[in-house]
Amino acid sequence: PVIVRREDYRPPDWLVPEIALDFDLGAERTRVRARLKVARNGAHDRPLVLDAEGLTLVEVTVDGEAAEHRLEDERLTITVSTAAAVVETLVEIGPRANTQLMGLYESGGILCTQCEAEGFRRITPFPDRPDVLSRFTVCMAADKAVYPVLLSNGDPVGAGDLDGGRHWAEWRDPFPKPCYLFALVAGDLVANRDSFVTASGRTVDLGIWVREPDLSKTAHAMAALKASMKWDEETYGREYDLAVFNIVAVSDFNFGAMENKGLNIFNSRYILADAETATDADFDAVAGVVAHEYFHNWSGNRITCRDWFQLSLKEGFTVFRDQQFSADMGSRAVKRIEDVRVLRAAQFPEDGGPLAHPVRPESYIEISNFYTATVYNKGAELIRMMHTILGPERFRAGTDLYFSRHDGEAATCEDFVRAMEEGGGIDLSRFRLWYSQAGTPRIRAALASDDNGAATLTLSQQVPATPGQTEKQPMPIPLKVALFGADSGTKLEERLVMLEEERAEIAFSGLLERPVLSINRDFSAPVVVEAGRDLADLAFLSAHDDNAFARYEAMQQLMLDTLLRAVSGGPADHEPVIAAVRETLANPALDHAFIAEAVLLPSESFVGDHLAVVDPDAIRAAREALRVALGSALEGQWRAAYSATAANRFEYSPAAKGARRLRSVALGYLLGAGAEDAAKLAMRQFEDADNMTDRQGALTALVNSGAAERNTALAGFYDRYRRDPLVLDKWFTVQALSTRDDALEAVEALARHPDFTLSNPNRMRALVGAFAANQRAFHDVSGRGYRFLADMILAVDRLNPQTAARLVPPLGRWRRFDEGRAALMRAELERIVAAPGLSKDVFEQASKSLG
Ligand code: B3K
Ligand code: ZN
Repeated sequence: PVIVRREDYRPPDWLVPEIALDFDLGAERTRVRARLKVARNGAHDRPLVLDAEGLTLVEVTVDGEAAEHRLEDERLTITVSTAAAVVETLVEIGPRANTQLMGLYESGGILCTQCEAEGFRRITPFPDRPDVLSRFTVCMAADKAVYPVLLSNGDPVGAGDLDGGRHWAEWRDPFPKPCYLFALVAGDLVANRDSFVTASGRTVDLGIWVREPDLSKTAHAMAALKASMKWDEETYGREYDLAVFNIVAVSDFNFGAMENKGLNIFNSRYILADAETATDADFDAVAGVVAHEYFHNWSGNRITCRDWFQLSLKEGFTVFRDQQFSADMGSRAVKRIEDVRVLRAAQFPEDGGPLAHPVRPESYIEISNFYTATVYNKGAELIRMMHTILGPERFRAGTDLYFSRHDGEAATCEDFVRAMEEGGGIDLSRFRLWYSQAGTPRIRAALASDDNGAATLTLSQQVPATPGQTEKQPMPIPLKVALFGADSGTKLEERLVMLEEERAEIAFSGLLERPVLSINRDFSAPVVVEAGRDLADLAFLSAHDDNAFARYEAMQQLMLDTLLRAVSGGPADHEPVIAAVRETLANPALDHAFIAEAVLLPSESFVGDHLAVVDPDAIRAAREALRVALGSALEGQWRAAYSATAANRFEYSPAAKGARRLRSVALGYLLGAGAEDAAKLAMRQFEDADNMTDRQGALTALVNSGAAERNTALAGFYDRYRRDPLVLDKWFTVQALSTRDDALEAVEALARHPDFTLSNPNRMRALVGAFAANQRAFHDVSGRGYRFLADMILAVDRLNPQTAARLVPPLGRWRRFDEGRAALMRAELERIVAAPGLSKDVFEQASKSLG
């Protein structure tokens, strides 16, 4: 397979300032006529080379004349002798047969497109690279009864009827854009319509298009869209730039959503939400993704990426923007806790494994494999660190400069950092290492104090070797640090420490009490900190730290240290954790949402990440023992928390969400402790719930238990929601994540369930993706879990390589496990790599995972 390298970037040979597309739409067969105005870029005599994948070529002309051309290796080479020309191509494609969901495809009777990263070449021959920007005009004709709604980017400029029950529509996008932002939708859709008046007084027509029965589930997405538009004006000075903004929801989608200019296309799970079918987490995700895609209009569309190695330029920045937005709309502390949890669960393992790559990668075989937690979430942490280092005002000066300087361009990560330096008046030379060096830095911190009020904080850092990068330089690391008085519990000192070198000593003086160290507050840097604090100091911080994140972190560390001791065979002393949780539950100053996060045990995989060799069974046993101990020791408090958070009627507000979250957590502990009436409580909650958060919370608790109510609840849930695919996904996931001994067999059986299908990415992830995250069942010593996953990967690869490739990384973690499991995981990876007809997507992930 061909390896694409960042250092090989060359500007395009030909530019395409304008393209006019003409679609004759049909599900079986669509004809696409494209008229490209091409212009030679610089002095050279190379031919025009267009990307073309899976197209049936009918005709090629240059300035109206039949032209010499060759279609070979997914490239259409055309001889053009002039400096500029009009090139016309006519191709045929088959949307219904397109199971990859890249290019033009059919989902539930709707024709829709997905072009990022390299899907446009599956629609028409084109220089499919993000640094070729064109003005698009799109004309579509289709059967009016089947496809009454015809949408594309920009503004509608005409529509009308045709003979034979057909009709047409034309759209024009005034903003030059790369072809990955092209979109088209044809379908039987209805819209939730609204409008937004921009800061400068222009009215924008908003539409969220769905199938008719889903219309009642679009209100939340619409509210989020309007809030995002306002927020981006206020926070970044960014105004929307077209008269129309449309969103379409489809059921079959490889990713979360796509920011096509003026026509976002969404996975329906990130649009549809109502109390009956969506959990609070779903509501939050809808708002977060709607905001994310909307924010791309500036960070991604007005300023796009020069090449795909620069992906984090738009994704890291846009994730940071959507995180800020969600923090502003809800609880800042809880949002930060959630974001860090995602980073640690998805990005840290990636950074420490065979697929580790820098935020700005150096090479790829298939770019789709680089839409990763590193590019997205670690990329967002890089922006956040710049925000921390510069402070909000200078950060804003930097983004203002970035937006004005590069508007209309295809830019690089380097352009962004330079704008931050110049706008913010700061030198970020060494900060650039964060873009080029992979691996999660490890920090050691030790605080030594004397009796005269002096203390020294000794910091050292080490960046681990990663594939292709053995030698690392020390990174500049912003650490928010504070010292608390051990007697009074008050804050003695607070500062932002920049660790620039491998080692540093920070001096403190005038401390009137023994200081306790609080470090990496707010998770100011995406690093692992080993501060060697004892359980007593951690318990102290969990009660006294005034930084909510640090307080949560202290509790997590306390729980983690306790679990690690138990896993390594030490005596299980649960008392310090119990005491700290007791105090947290009783603290009237804390809100429900925060308490719920703080009292949750670290996940099994997070515990495993701290072990030299992961032992899933020992981790499960230790965690279960601590859960039972907490449940029984604090039964009275769990009961009190459970009843205090009962609500009368569903409401989507931060307070109501926090109450529901704590209620679920409390129920989990009560069930874990084996409280006699716990299963009845859960069943009552399951039946009486007026919202999905409570219902799913009860179902999850029951599914993990041995209670007789378990099967009743599962069957009841299935009967009630079998016709709602998004809710049925939850039914699959809850069982795939079951902590019971029979989880593996249950999952194998579910893969044969009539409602399971390989062709829908959401359903695949709901069952197979969730199962691969089930630490105990997936890592069953027999290797059956590994075999199941490998079978699924191979089966889905024939239909949809992107979805298949995303399931490979769990097998790539073999190095972290005992020899027996490691050998079994490797064997499955080898079986995958050897399979005939493998996609390059899966080949890249599986072969690198073996490496
Ligand atoms: N930009 C899209 C990415 C889709 C690419 C899929 N290979 C989603 C997003 O980050 O907004
Ligand atoms: Zn994005």
